[in-house]
Amino acid sequence: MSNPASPPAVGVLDQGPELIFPPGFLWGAATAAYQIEGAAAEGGRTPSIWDTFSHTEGRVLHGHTGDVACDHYHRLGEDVALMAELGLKSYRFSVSWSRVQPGGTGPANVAGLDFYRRLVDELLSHGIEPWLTLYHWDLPQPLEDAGGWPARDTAARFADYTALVADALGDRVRYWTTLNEPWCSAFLGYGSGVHAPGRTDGADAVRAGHHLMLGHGLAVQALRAARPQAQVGVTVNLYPVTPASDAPADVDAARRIDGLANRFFLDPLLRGAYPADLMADLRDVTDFGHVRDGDLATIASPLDLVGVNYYSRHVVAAPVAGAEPEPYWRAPSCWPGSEDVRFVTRGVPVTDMNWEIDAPGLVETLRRVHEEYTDLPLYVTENGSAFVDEVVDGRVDDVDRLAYFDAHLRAAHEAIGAGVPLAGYFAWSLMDNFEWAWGYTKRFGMIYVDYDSQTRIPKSSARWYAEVIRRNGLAAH
Ligand code: IFM
Repeated sequence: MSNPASPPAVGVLDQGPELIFPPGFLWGAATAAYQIEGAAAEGGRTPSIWDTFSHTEGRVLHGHTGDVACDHYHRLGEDVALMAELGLKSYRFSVSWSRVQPGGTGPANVAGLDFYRRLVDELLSHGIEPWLTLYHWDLPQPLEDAGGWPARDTAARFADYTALVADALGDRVRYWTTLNEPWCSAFLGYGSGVHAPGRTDGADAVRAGHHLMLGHGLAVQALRAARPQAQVGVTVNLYPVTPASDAPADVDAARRIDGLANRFFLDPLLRGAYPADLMADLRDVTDFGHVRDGDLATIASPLDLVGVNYYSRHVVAAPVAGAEPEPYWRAPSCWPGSEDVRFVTRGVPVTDMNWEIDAPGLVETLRRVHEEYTDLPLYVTENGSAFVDEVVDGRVDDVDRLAYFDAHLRAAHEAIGAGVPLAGYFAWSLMDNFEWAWGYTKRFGMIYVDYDSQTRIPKSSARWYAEVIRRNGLAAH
């Protein structure tokens, strides 16, 4: 484990025949509570919006739910032992709000907190730095019933919950991120409705985005008050947005989508203001009357680090009449005020999610955050790919996933060479898991999970990643 007194050195490269990362670079893997834990009704846990959503017919492919998932709740020891075998320096997990504060208000549930205490202690005893995410999409259902993230009060409830987790775990957890990918919570959850809670209202999505960020700011303040030594940040999912041509209408389409995908969050969090052009684009959706005096200062509370999740690029063009709407996060309802922008498919290789593979986009994204927004240390808190895996003679040779990681780590190294203070990288994901609306049909893990037997099989990518960690780098091509 890295010495708590000295954060990893950032931005320094040892150039040579190998691509060596800075000393202390934090190599990790990530998961999220609802995607792996299971034990949905054990130890006092009550339903979150994802329990309700996945149990609602037609919401998740094949009716899959997170009831059992990877059964990590009961297999914590085995799973941490696998992490140790890989040589992980850090493990990024999320806390289930409904497990530690059932219903989302009131006192802590000791049994729920004990699970995370055991997890953290197990990690520490293996020399693995715990990295705790407070919110990875699983709002307690009663808070949704009271209005969900479009309701301002949810932000205050999030701060209360944060204080309770900080009190219980802050003595042994150094790295904290408040939210994971607030874009998804707001725009997939309340805009297109393909994620829980499945609501479809553009104005609610915008309000949800604001209250998520307000909750983040209040949570940062709660963490600072309880644990002054904590390293605190937030994780945003970012995309380079490229116009399909240099025609002014395509360039403007890119500006609009960049506003909704990236600047909607980056600007308030790191500059304390919404971009004027974004507010103008949204004028028919909302008057931003939900933003109160002082909110933006709270949202921009100083941070210690920024987490970036990177998967792919958006290429967009001006609308054409009668164009086919695109599925999933390209669905027009994810983009209030810009519903008529077209997402363009370039014909480059894609993953099993149909997401275009674009490693240079990671360099662009990290450079942008650093050059336009902040000098803070950056961490890639998620990066990875789904591919169809086959078990042959007890092995999974996931060459495509391995190549994806390899290309993106080279990109990460290039970004450091360009001056980005990148201090760590977390592969998504440690193991195959519940991929939200896709259920168990998409596999992102470095460790294969047989959901019938709960057998774990480290894939080729896991063995390769272990070697990268051991060398703190990759062979030059
Ligand atoms: O599985 C998700 C994760 O929960 C959040 N980031 C993207 C991953 C792949 O879709």
